[in-house]
Amino acid sequence: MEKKNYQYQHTLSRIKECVQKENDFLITTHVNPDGDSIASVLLFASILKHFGKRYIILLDDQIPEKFDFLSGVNEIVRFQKETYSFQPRVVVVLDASGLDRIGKVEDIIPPKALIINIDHHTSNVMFGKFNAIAPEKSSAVEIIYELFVLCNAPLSKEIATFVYTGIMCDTGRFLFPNTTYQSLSICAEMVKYGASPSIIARNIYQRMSPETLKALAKALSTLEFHFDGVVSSIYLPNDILSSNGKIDTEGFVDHLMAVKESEVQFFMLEKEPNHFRVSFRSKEYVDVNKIAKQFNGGGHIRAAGCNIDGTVDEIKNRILEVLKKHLPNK
Ligand SMILES: [Mn+2]
Repeated sequence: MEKKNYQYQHTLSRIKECVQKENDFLITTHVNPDGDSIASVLLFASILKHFGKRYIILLDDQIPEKFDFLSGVNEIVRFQKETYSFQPRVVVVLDASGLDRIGKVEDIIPPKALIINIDHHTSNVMFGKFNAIAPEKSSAVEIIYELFVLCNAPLSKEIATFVYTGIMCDTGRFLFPNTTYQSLSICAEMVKYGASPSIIARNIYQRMSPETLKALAKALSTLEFHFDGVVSSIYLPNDILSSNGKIDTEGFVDHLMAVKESEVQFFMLEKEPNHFRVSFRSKEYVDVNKIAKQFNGGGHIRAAGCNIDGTVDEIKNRILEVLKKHLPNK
C-alpha cells in the first residue's frame, strides 16, 4: 500500500513537472459528462491558467444545462467534424477508464502527444504516459485537487465550487461508500473558500425539466424486482427519450436503492432503437464493475455501466443470467 501511495505521489509530481514544462494542452473527459468529469476539466484548466499555458477543453458531448452555473463552463468546446488547427502537445484525459470512453476526441489525438491519465475507476487501463489512478479516491476531482495544491495554484470561490460539485456528485450527495473523511474534509475546506452547499445542490438537483420528471415517472412505472427483490430494474424506451431533448436521465437508477432488500439496481436506457446504455448500482456485496465488464463496460465496484444491443427483454435476461452467478444462493 505504501509503495503504491509513493508511486501515486511520484506520478503527481511528474505531472506537475510536465505541466510546467510543456505547452498546448487538450483537456477532455468521458462521454455523458457528469458533475465529477465537468468539475475535473475545469479544475485542470485552472491549473494551466495558473501557469499561463495554452489549452483547449474539448468534449464529444453536450454539457447538461444543470452545470451552467460553474464558471468557465462556456469555455468547453463541443467536438465537431471540422479539423482543428490546434495541435496539442499534451492530451489530458480525466475521469475516463480508457480512451474508448472519450468518444470522437480519441480520433484527433496526434500520435506524438503525451497523454496524462487521471482517474479513480478500478477499471482504468493505464493508457497514459503518466497515470495517476487512485480507486480509493471519491472522485477524479479529488485527485486533481491534490495536484492543484501541489502546484500552489490559488483557490477562489469559483474553484472551490468546482471541487465541491465534483465530490458531491460522485458520492451521490455524500451517501455512497466513497464518502470518506478525506472527501468530506476537502468539501469543508471548499465551503471555507466560498462554495455554497445549498446553492450548488439547488442548481444540480432542483432544476429538473418537467419532461425529465415525467420521464422518471415513466421509467419507474416499469419497475421490476428479481431474485426475491435482491435485484431491481427499470427502463426508458427510446420514443420517450427522443421525444424531448431536455430529458436528463442521470440519477434515475439511484431511486431504486430506496428499497431495503435491493442489493443491485440497473437502469436500461434505450439511447437509439435497440441500443441500450445500462447503469448499475449496488449497495454492499455485488461488484457491479465485474458485471459491466461481462458486457465490455466497467466503472466502480458500486457504480458501473455498459452498452448492450438488443430488445429490452433480451438485455434484461442476459443481465439477470450474469447477475445470478454473483448472488449467493440464487
Ligand atoms: Mn468520477
